[in-house]
Parts: sequence; structure tokens; C-alpha cells
Amino acid sequence: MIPKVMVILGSGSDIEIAKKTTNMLEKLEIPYSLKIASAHRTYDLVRELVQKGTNEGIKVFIGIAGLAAHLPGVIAAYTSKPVIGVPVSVNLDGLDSLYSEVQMPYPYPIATVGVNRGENAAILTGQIIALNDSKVAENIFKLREEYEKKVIESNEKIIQKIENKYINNDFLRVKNLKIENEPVKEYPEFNYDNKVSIIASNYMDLVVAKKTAVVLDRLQINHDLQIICPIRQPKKFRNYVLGMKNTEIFIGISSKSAVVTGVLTSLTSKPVIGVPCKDEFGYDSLLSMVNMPPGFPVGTLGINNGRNAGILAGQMLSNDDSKVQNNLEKIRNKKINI
Ligand code: C2R
Repeated sequence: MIPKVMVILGSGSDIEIAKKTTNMLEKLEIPYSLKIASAHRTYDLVRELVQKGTNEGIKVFIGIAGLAAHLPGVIAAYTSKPVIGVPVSVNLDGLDSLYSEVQMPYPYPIATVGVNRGENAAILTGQIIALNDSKVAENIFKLREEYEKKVIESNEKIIQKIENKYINNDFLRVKNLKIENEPVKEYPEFNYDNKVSIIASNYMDLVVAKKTAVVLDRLQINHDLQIICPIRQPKKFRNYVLGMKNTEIFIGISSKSAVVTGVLTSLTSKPVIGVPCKDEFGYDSLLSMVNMPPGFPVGTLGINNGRNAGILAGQMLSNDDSKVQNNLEKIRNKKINI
């Protein structure tokens, strides 16, 4: 079995978080290799593993580290494959490692998942691999059904057992609830053929979203850019996402509460990339974007770093597209300037 994924831990002390990743990769039936190497303590070992891994066909790298978590950044320096970062909580509730991983400069994105969310790194990896692997796509689909079933069952196992005086849980009882699947409405202004869909949740975020679009353009990837707010226009948002059947990657761009990426993950099993934007603070959208519950990852990038979203989408698609791969190399070598 040739590994498709390389998981690197900064230290043996990260093993409990790494087990969440490896257990999920096992479940999704994705072959992987697991190494311990530190960018601080064994820089050349990281370089060697990443360069050789890339040459031997690794499609996704996962870096797991706590404290000043520079490991995923050094991985990104030596490969143009997608790099996923898992911040580990050692001190400061993991915020130190989260910021170290997420705030990468252009054009070196780290798709960062929530603190200690090893399983989400594996699921995001699965979603990337699934773009060219129908068996993994099927396993992702089954996994999402499991998470859904768990919610429905909780109503029976937990909520139904509460015997308060004023509660009436037989009202719209969830056990046999048939979810009505509203048909998807088509809108004439949407182009349904694009590979990447960028959704900004309001006009303020458009400056950042346009940077993503420029990078995708230079990478020669067909894309679509819409401003749709999942709170103010929930029906349009749902129709858009469900209608985009040919879209391989969704990019959500948002300030304040990152409802846009949260709802995206529930409507699609394709990879979701998030760019938090700063209007007042920036930390609010970053934390609300990255800290997704198990099962529903958002590969989060640095605040206002729209260009890195274009690069990351290109990296995810490049496993199957040599033209995009060449354009990515040109950007890294500054033969294309954006
Ligand atoms: P030790 O328990 O070995 O002292 O490590 C590790 O990932 C771990 O969470 C403590 C923490 O230091 C982190 N570490 C890094 C790097 N190397 C080790 N962040 C790195 O290269 O970024």
C-alpha cells in the first residue's frame, strides 16, 4: 500500500491528537505514513521527509504540533501539495499554535483545523483525496450519515428522557421525522459549470474575495464569485450550494460570525476553505471559522488572506491537473506575480 498522506508530529507528546487523525484515516481507508519530526529540533529531517514524500506521490501532508507550531509552515516551504495543520493545546489553550499555523504568508497556505481536531484534518484530507477517488468519496458520504444519525438518536436517548412538567417532546417528535427535501431552484445568474465557488457573505468581504478570484484566474481554474448571506438569504444560499453540482471546492469568505463556512460544510461534502476577514476585530471570524465540531472541517486561512485561498484550492486540484501544478510552481518561483 503506497501512502497517499504523510502525517508528521512535532513530538511524541502529540500522539493522542495524532491518534484521532490516524483512526479517521483508517476508517476512510486512506493509506498513510506517520512520522515524528520537529522543524525546530530536526529541521533537516522534516525537509528530507517532505521532499522525498512529495517525489514518492504523497498527495496531502498533515502537520500536528503545539506551542510555536512552525512545523506545518516548514512542510509548506518544501512542497506545493496541500498542507493541513492541527494546532495542539499545550499552553494558552492552543491559541499560540493556532495562530502560528493559520497566519501563513502568501503563497504558502496551511489549511488549519480547530485546536486538537485531529479527526477533522483526516476528514479534510479525505475530501481532497475524494476529488479523484470514488471509494473515499463514498466513505466520506457514509461518515456524514453517521454524524447525522447520532443527532437524530440523541433526541431519543437524551431529550426524550427529560421529564419536566412543561416540556412536550411528542410535539414534532424527531424519531420518525421525515425531512422534506425542498427541490433545488435554479437561478439564471448562477454559472453551474465552475470548479471552484467563492461565496462572500457581504460586500465588505468582496475586496478579499476578489484576491482569491485573481489567483484562480492566473491558475486557469474556472470559478464563480457570489455575494450571498446565509443568514439574510438562507433559501438562495441553499439553492446555490446544492445547485453547484460540478463544483469541486467551496471557498467561504466572511467577517464576524462565519456562518457562511459553517453552513457550507453542512450542505456539501466537498472541501470547504475559509478566509476570515477583519472588519472590527478579525479574531471573531477566525475562531468561529476554524473551531468546527468533529466531522465538518473548514480549512481555515489567515485573516484577509484571500490570495492563499486561491493557492490552496489550486493545490487541492493539482493532484489531477498538471496545468494547474505548473502554474502553482510559476507562482512559487515568482514567474507569475500577483
Ligand atoms: P515536547 O513534549 O517534546 O517538549 O514538545 C510539539 O509539537 C509539542 O506539542 C512540546 C510541543 O512542542 C511542539 N513542537 C513544535 C515543533 N517541534 C516541536 N511546535 C515545530 O517544529 O514546530
